[in-house]
Amino acid sequence: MSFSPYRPERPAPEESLARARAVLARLDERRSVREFSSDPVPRELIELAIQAASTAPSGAHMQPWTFVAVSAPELKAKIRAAAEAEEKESYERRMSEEWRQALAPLGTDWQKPYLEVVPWIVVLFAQRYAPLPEGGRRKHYYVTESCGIAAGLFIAALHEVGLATLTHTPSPMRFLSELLERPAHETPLILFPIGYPSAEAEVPDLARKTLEQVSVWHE
Ligand code: IYR
Repeated sequence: MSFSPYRPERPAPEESLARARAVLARLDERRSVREFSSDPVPRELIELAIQAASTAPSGAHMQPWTFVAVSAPELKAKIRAAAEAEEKESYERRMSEEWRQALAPLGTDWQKPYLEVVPWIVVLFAQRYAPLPEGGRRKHYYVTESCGIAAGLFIAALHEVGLATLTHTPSPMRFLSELLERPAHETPLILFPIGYPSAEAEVPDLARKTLEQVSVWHE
């Protein structure tokens, strides 16, 4: 591996603070959305968000992710039907009472109409290893952590261009491997419905934890 100089810009202190506040303000506006508009979203916006996500650091730089982007209506309908079948079973039988109560304030249920409304569904698959052409496999490291970071960048990149999404994890997710014909070394991690929020979209009045609640300092 060759190395090259890395000299990122270092803004002046005032400028750094202003930018830090601006980044927080932008990210703080983001909300998970369940009511989407069917307005089309150009493929290039999705491509660019995937590329932004793919800048994430990863274990041994293996970049162990595959983003599967779906706009084909028949496939979205199949994904909705399969997700709802699993979710119905979960909500009616698999979830514990404690879990159901934790979700109650969000008002979610097994029905996922947004899976057919959105112009795009992107499913993030984690590559547990890479199959080698000559047979055998190359190990991947910190796969879940790496994909989690990529997912965070993806969500931030979508938000930056006014697109909304939801980290949807229908469980179990195996049906996505089948419908999207993914190989055995890839496991579905998160499904992102993506589009503009509908004109009537509402989100629950949630509060975020404060800095004091989420941080501990040793100075
Ligand atoms: N996957 C289900 C249930 C669900 C679980 C959690 I944890 C949430 O934060 C929200 C929903 C669903 O999508 O409805």
